Parts: sequence; C-alpha cells; structure tokens
Amino acid sequence: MTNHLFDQLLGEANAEVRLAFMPGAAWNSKDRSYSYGDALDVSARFAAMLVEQGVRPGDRVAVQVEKSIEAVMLYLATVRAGGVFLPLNTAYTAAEIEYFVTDASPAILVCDPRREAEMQPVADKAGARLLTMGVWAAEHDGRDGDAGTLFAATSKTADGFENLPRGPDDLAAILYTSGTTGRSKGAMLSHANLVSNAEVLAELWQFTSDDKLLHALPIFHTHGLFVATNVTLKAGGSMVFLPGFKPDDMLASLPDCTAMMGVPTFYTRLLADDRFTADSASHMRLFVSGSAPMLVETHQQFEALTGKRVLERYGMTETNMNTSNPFDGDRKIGTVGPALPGTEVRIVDAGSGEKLKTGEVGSIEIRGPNVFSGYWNMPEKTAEEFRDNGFFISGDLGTMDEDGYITIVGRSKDLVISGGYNIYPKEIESVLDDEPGVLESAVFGVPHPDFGEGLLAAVVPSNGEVDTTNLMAAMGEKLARFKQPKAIFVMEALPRNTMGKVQKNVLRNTHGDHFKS
Ligand code: MCA
Ligand code: AMP
Repeated sequence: MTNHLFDQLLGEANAEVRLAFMPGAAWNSKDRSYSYGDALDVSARFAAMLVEQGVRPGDRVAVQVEKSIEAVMLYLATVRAGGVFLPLNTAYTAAEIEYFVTDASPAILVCDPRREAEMQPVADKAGARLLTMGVWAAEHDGRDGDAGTLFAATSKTADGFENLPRGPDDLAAILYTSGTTGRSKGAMLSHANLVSNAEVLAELWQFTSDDKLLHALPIFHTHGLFVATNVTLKAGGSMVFLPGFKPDDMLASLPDCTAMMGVPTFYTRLLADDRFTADSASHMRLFVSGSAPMLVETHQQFEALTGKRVLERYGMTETNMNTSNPFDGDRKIGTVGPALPGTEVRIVDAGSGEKLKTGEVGSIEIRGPNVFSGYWNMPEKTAEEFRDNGFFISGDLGTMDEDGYITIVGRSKDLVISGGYNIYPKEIESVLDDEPGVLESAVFGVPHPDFGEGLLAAVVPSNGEVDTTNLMAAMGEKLARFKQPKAIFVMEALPRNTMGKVQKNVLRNTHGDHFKS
C-alpha cells in the first residue's frame, strides 16, 4: 500500500540523519533535535493516535498551534493517517477560527492549551473533537509548559502502525486563503500537488542531504510548510527551526546553515542590522525570497553587501510555486523568473483569454501538476477562477520577457500583502461596516518600510462622527492583529469615480506617505 506524499518525502529517509534542531527552547523532543528516525517514529505514533481518535481517510484535521517540530510531525501524521491537514494562523481569533472549522467540518481541532476554553465551543459547534498541543517552552519564553491532551493521548509505541493508502489525487491539505468577496476559501491540495512541487524545487534549487535550512517562517502557510519543509524533507536535509524572525536568533543561527528562505521583510530587517555583513553570508549557498514583491533596491543592497543575489520566486496558496529565477544562470532582479519545469505560465488578455505578446501586461495564468483541484465546498467559485482549458487565473498582472521571465506588475484582485501575509480589504471592510456609527469604509495598502505594504482604513460615519478608538477595539475581537488597519481616517465621503466605484488609488495617493519616517 502506498501513501503518495509520505512515500515521496520520507519513504527513503535515512533514520540516522538529523532532521531538525530548535535552538534555545526545551521542546518536547530528545535533546531538542529530531533525526529522521525520530520523525518516522513520532509521526507514526501521532498517526495511530489520530486514527484512534476517529480520523478516517479524507477527514480534516484542523490545527492552530505554536511552531514546533512536533507540529510538523502532526502534519506528517495527518497525511499518514489518510487525513487532510488544515493549518491555521496562530494570530486568528476564535471568531475567525469558527468560520474555518464550520466550513471544513474537521474531525479534530487541535489548539494551544491556553486557548482551550475559548475553542471548546467552537469545536462543539463544528462537531469536532478538541485536542490541545503545547510546547514545553519554559526556557524559551518563561512559561511553564502545558504539553496538552494530544501528547497524553499518544502511546509510547506506534505498535505496527501502517500508513493509510492514499493516491496522488487524494487530498493532503486544505489551506484557507481570503477572497475578494470577503469569504475565505479553502484551497484543496492533493498529494500530487505537494509532491510535484517539492521534487521540482529540490532539484532546481539543488537541495541535498548536506543542506541545513534556516527556517524562521510560520508553518501554517505554503511558504514555511510546503516550500521550506517539504523541500528539505525531499532532499533529506536538515533545518534550524526558529519560532519566528528575531534578528538575534537569525544571526546566531546563520553560521550553521547553508540556505535560507524568507519573505522580503526578513531581508530588509537583516540589511538594517549592522551585524549582518558579507561575512555572515559568505558560506551560504542560497537565499530565497517570495510571498511578496521584493523591492529592486532591496535586491541591490543585498548584493552590494554580500556579493550574492537573492533568488526570487513566485507562488500562491492555490498553486504552490509557479516560477523561479534559476539557481545557475541569470537571476534577473525585479522578475520572478520563468515557469518551473512541468508548469505552464502564460500572460493573456483578462477578458478574451488570448495570449499576449512579449512585454505586454496581462493576466498571469497557470496550469500544471502544482495547481490545486478547487475550493472546498465552492464549485462556483472554483469554476470562475479556471479557464475551460484548465488554466488557473491568478489575479496577478504581469509581463513575460523574451526569455520567458515573468515580472509581476500589479494585481487585478483587491489584495494587500503585508509582511508576506495576504489581507483582502473586503474582509476588513465588512467588519468595519458592521460597526455602529459606520456608514461605509474603504481599506487599502500603502508602502510600509518594514512590511512592504501597511494597511489603512477610511471610514464614513453615519451621523457625522465615529470614535476610531472604539473601532480599533472592536476589530481586536474579530480580526487577527496583522489584519487590523494600522490607522483609521474619518472622511465625509469616499472618493468615487463616475461609475460609483471607490477610487482606492486616490486614497493610496493621499496617504502614500503615512508610514514614511
Ligand atoms: C506582525 N504584525 C503585522 C505583521 N506581522 N502587521 C502587519 N503585517 C504583518 N505581516 C503586527 C504585530 O501583531 C505587531 O502588532 C506589529 O505588527 C509588530 O510586530 P513584529 O513583532 O514586528 O512582527 P513579527 O512578529 O516580527 O512578524 C513580522 C514577520 C511575520 C516576521 C514579517 O509577519 C512573518 O513571519 N511573516 C511571514 C508570513 C508568511 O510566511 N507568508 C507566506 C504566506 P502590535 O505591535 O500592534 O501588537 S504563503 C504565500 O504567500 C505564497 C504561497 C508564497 O508565494 O509564499
Ligand atoms: P497567498 O494567496 O497568500 O498564497 O499569496 C499569493 C500571492 O502572493 C500571489 O498571488 C502574489 O500576488 C503574491 N506573491 C507571491 N510571491 C511573490 C513575489 N515573488 N513577488 C510578488 N508577489 C508575490
């Protein structure tokens, strides 16, 4: 019996090789590090536990826990148990989680022990069993570790656990991505989607078992979970697993690593730190950036300081990675490189779907084994975003040069990318519009020195006045912190064009300097 993703990523794992190391924290693992042998053992024990807890092939396992090596084991365990892994941003409020679990109806919801009380009703409403998973992190952040019910339910042996069979087209994960309508959509990713991308990237970026990846990304999104982790597993390499991006930890870990993946904010923060020098980077064989546009000037500063060029690539939750600048060959700054081997990327006229000429701006569309099979429970939405010939309409606008390199020039979707996190203004506007005293609102992004784009909101009061402090507080209960506007402006009316459409470009121009120091 085969389990496509597990077999491809770990089927030939060398049990002796060290997989991951989490420095500075007394994690629930032997000497704070995992070998591939540990990974095989722990993920089998977790998988056996999930089956005992009632997970059946195709069932969703929703997980909102702090970053730890064990959380990665839970991902692998879900796959081994035949389940569908559904990771959730740790910043999400209970109100946000309720939407996801009601929509995805998971068999199990795993949360942090500190959030058990607020998550129990959420799990009950969705008919999910609640488990808690903590990290023994006393040394890390001073709190006494509560390991939670998940570890307690896991037996000390895997007792001959056998992976549940799963084929290439079976679902391995659902990742929620916000949408222009304000409702988040669950992107369904198959075993083959994940395997094909991991294989292609590991080969293209020349990952081997000698690599040690500096991993400081969150593991509830494609970048940290699939690009960084799956590629490392595929190559049989190792990782230094940091809980998040802290310059001190990054600089302390760099000498031990060979490669790093990050969002542009990682690079601007490193460049702003005097301790990051040519020496810190000289032994590194690869720096990758993605999830948001990296400014040309950031590329140039990085190259001027280190003599190395960051490799920029382009992906989406729905498609995994689509394009990448080459490992060997010309990494063109300002572009995201050509289509990955096996993936087709084209630039077309958004209306007619006709292919455009070299250099013309159009809709970026993608077809290939990396592209998802659709949105969970949303066949109409899925149909709207695919062409009849199978191309997925990304919502990004770009050009292709004579060598096939793609440059992203904008977005047809109303989307703000802040520090690598996607924020759909519509979702925030719906929350603001529901507040008493608000007639209407417009949420938009402007340049931000740290996050690339920073979120701002303009509101029109229904009766002349509205208290923006109250609005901020109200959002605190409903929206994750990174989705909350950094400032709210009160306006008499929103700027509109003759069609009545809100002119966000006018708002962006007016407030474009808001974050400039
Ligand atoms: C934190 N805050 C943010 C963000 N992160 N606000 C806006 N945007 C953000 N991204 C808030 C905090 O709550 C805090 O609010 C204040 O901003 C300052 O926080 P700080 O401590 O500076 O933030 P941090 O904890 O250092 O986090 C910044 C970060 C992090 C390291 C850039 O956001 C991050 O790891 N981003 C990576 C996201 C990612 O992995 N994206 C990939 C998605 P206050 O002070 O008011 O409480 S996958 C994807 O996009 C596709 C598939 C792809 O191509 O990869
Ligand atoms: P998400 O839906 O969170 O997976 O974010 C996907 C979006 O991030 C894409 O549609 C792009 O708009 C953006 N993105 C990812 N990588 C890059 C990049 N290298 N340059 C510009 N935008 C990017």
